Amino acid sequence: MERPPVCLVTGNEHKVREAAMTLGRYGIRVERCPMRKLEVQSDDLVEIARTAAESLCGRGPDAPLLVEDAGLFVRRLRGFPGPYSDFAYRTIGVEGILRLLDGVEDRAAYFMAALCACWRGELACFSGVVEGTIALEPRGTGGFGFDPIFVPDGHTATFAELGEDVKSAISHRARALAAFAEWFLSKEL
Ligand code: ITT
Repeated sequence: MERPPVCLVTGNEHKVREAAMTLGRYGIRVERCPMRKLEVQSDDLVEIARTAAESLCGRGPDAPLLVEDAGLFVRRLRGFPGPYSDFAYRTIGVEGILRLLDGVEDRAAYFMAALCACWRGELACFSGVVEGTIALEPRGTGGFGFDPIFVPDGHTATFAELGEDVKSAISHRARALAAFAEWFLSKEL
């Protein structure tokens, strides 16, 4: 029996494309789920994703429902913007983060993704982290959000320069999705 496509609840088309590329490597198909997700305020990305997934469990199609919450954590800014990345992106933006790091040598940062899946009454959460540094200026046109200023460790190019093919293999989202794929594929149909 063929596995049903997983249903990603998000308003962000980039996330759907990245997830389709990552999960495609495991033979898992992805569709965007036209549902609204609950967005609670918390310092914990897993709690945010878990609460949203719980509230949708059993309401979607007979397929795994996925909710993902992600953020950029800048070490020198004590983890800011972290769970407030969406607000920070819409207000101060990429340029605002660069200004906060003006003259700062330690530019270490990481992206984290928390992914919660609900399927056949079971809820499971996975997370993924990618370490890197904040570039001195925005570079590249691919991706979304803070991709033009994030350089993953082991690379000199930003996520926006590396493009979706590379990002979908090494990113925080890719790591969380890989853990989900192992879980999903271990389940009998
Ligand atoms: P949802 O509908 O899935 O919530 P979103 O775009 O609001 O989509 P998040 O709340 O998970 O996504 O992420 C908050 C912000 O963090 C997002 O607006 C981006 O600015 C940033 N972000 C998250 N993941 C990112 C990534 O892979 N690359 C660059 N920026 C990212």
